[in-house]
Amino acid sequence: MKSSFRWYGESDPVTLQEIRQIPGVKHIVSAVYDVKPGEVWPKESIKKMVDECAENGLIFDVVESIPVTEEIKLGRPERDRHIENYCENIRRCAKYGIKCVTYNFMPVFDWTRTQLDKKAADGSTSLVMYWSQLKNLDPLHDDIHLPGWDSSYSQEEVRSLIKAYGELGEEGLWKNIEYFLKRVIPVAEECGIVMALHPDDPPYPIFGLPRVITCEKNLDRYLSIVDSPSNTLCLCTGSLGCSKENDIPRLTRKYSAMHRIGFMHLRNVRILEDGSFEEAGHLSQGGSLDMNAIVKALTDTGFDGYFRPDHGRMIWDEVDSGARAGYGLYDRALGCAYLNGLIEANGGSIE
Ligand SMILES: [Mn+2]
Repeated sequence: MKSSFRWYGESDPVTLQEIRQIPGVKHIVSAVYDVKPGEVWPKESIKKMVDECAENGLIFDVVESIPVTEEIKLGRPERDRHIENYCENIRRCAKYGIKCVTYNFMPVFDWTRTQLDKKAADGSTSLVMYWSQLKNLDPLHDDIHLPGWDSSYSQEEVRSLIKAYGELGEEGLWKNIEYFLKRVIPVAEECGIVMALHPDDPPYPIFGLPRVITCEKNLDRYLSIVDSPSNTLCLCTGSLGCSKENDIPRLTRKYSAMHRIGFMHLRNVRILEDGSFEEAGHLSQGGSLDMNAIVKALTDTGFDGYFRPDHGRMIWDEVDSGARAGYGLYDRALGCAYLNGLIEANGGSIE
């Protein structure tokens, strides 16, 4: 399998020189960040990143993410133009050697947490979501500023989007997913790109917003909409694993055996009594997931796609601006070292 590491481009305090020194890592996961969602990425921007990575002995071949706009998710009039641009971005990425594109279908917001720097007993900090901090909030009436949420929306815009999703409902969202997949997957297939869908994080409804990429039944449904080797999952163990209902080692084994995992996000999470959760270090003992069983499921099924460590804790006085919470160097590098050990011990290999 292919070991990769997320890098946010030139503005990332973590450098390519540092990433290159992490044992096993050869592939870079990144995106063009200065283009509005729905618009076309300049070819020069993609090429510049590919070249910069190559100069540092690394291969930029995984994109995370090309965002799916609210217009596409809600089926609004602009969606055809946005989908056409999405397809053009896939073609451009393919031209410069990208093999895998990650994306998600979460309405309005990506991941949801209530705090990004919760201090553990050992002094490290991590992202958490506590229901006690969420349950009294009503997004249709209260002003809500949760960490990591897109602050470019006004509270009024957030309310109107939440209302629109409420009217759309889950089946409406599924229709728009189908519309998107039937246009985008054939283009990806033609270009030799694997599309990898990231699950909703956490995998259950928040504020009544429909969230459907949550469980085995819905993942099966998603994959069956377009039965293509280019229609795959980015199986994020920490996101799907926030729900006790999801048996991550079993799901990993199942979808890997079907060749429907393009990308693995490997991290641990600790589920609390009331369903709240705290992000943990990668080690199995630190959280609720059996990381060895997950890696074994990959090696047993001959998984040859990409994986990366996911959010780490902040340790050793590394400073996090909040904008890229969980994406420090040290704990993610420790994650790589741990995953390398599990892969080797299970008879797998890293290309
Ligand atoms: Mn993830």
